[in-house]
Amino acid sequence: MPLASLPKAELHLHIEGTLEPELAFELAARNGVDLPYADTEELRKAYLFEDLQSFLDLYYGLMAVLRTEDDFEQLADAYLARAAAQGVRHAEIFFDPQAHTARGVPIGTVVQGLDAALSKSVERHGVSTRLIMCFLRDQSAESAMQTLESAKPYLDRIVGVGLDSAEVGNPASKFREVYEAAGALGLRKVAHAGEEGDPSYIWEALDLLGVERVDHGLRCMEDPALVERLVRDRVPLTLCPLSNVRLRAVDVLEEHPLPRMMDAGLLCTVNSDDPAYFGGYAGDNFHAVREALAIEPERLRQLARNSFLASFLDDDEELRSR
Ligand code: ES4
Ligand code: ZN
Repeated sequence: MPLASLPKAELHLHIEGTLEPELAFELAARNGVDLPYADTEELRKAYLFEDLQSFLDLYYGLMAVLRTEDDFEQLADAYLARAAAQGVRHAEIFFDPQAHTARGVPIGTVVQGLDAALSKSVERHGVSTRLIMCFLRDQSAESAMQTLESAKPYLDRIVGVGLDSAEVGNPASKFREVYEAAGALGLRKVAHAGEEGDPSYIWEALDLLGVERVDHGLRCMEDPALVERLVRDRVPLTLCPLSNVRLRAVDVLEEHPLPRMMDAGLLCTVNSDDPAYFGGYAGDNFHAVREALAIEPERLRQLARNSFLASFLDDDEELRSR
């Protein structure tokens, strides 16, 4: 089966993580930003990560090139073209407002720039979209609350909130009030949990934040009671296999727990996370797990179906897109 033609939804995708080296240098030149790399080749050579933090350091650094609405529009449009070519029909896209406001780029520049690309995406690429605003969990709860406040003029373009960045030492409990406030504004809730953090991080995301979907959730397999809970409540997990290898959450793709997670009855989806950094887009992740884990065609179709089931599309939209 050609995996690129298998219709799929992408539910775990950081737009800043789609910044390819070529575009980074183009934007650096346009905006007069000095990059500490001679060229795209030297930049790519730096993509050898030890763990999540070593990736985040480079990822936040390279964002210096993103300054104008046009930059964010170009970034998102390039992603949507690539995603469409790999069979993505719907994308729920994360962005990190605090990573931009901290550099003096207003949240309105980010949202309006992204929206310029997203609003043309169905027509241009055949990809429907949603935006999810993520709070940086290594920043304070107050900063997250201010970010939510500053997003109020743009909430018609934002479907939900997420939680990302350095997990260990920054448990979900820190963001309880922010998630309560987001819920009161009608926003959907997801959070990264169990990527590097132990199962307690997933329990907290479920019980304290009330998330509907868990991003990664990889380490749930260490806690049978947690697996039972996730299966019972049909909580979707947005897995990112190539990311897990590059950030060393798993040693090699052949040892990825995806098949065991599906055997356990978990609602798994396959996604790309930060495709410019981790070696591939959504279709590439499907291809990689098929090859490394010998996932059979029926299971690949199940993963694609799951991605639409787990999406924030309503039933009509879901049927139209898959
Ligand atoms: C991320 Cl892979 C991953 N984990 C946590 N936060 C992130 N932000 C961007 N990519
Ligand atoms: Zn992620």
